[in-house]
Amino acid sequence: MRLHAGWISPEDQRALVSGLRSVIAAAPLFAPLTGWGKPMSVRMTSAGRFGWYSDRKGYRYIDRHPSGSAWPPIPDRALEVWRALAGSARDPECCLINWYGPEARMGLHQDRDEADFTEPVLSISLGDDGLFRVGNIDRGGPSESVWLRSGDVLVMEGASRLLHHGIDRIAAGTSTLLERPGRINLTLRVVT
Ligand code: MD6
Ligand code: FE
Repeated sequence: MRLHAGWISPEDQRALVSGLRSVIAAAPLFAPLTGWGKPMSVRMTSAGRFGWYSDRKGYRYIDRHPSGSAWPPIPDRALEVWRALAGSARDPECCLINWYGPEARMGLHQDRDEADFTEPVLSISLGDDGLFRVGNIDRGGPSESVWLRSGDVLVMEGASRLLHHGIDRIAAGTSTLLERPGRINLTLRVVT
């Protein structure tokens, strides 16, 4: 994994957040259901050709917001980060927006709903710090943790692409970027 700590300047972080306001206005945040039918604590929406979705039928990409509207375009500022750091010849087809309130968390998972695992997944953290845990390709075994802070960019590629990872907790109040306590994580991916 590659962690570019503090790669995005405070000014560019603010520009990213304002781009997200128009995405969320067009494609409101919702709480996807886990395979067990329980709503996730993280609220999500997407931009791009595809959006990530989950319900009792499982995890997948869909080409419309659950309301039926097309997903809005990926904000230019996010595309610029991908083009600078992803090391991919392709542009991302999905920008998943994850919103964590102070109590939200994300269980250990693999990002494996995409067609081509030689393409990286790039994430941008904004707002309060989040404790990111990374484990192994198989479930279980030792893990390591790192705090992801506002402006950090993380790239999972190559041998790290399918490692289990998740967010154990948010440290509310560690950033003043957002209007309320919480954290936003953007993940950009090539889907097809
Ligand atoms: C998060 N991140 O930081 C959750 N996935 O809130 C992810 O699930 C993730 O940061 C793939 C690549 C990078 C990530
Ligand atoms: Fe992930």
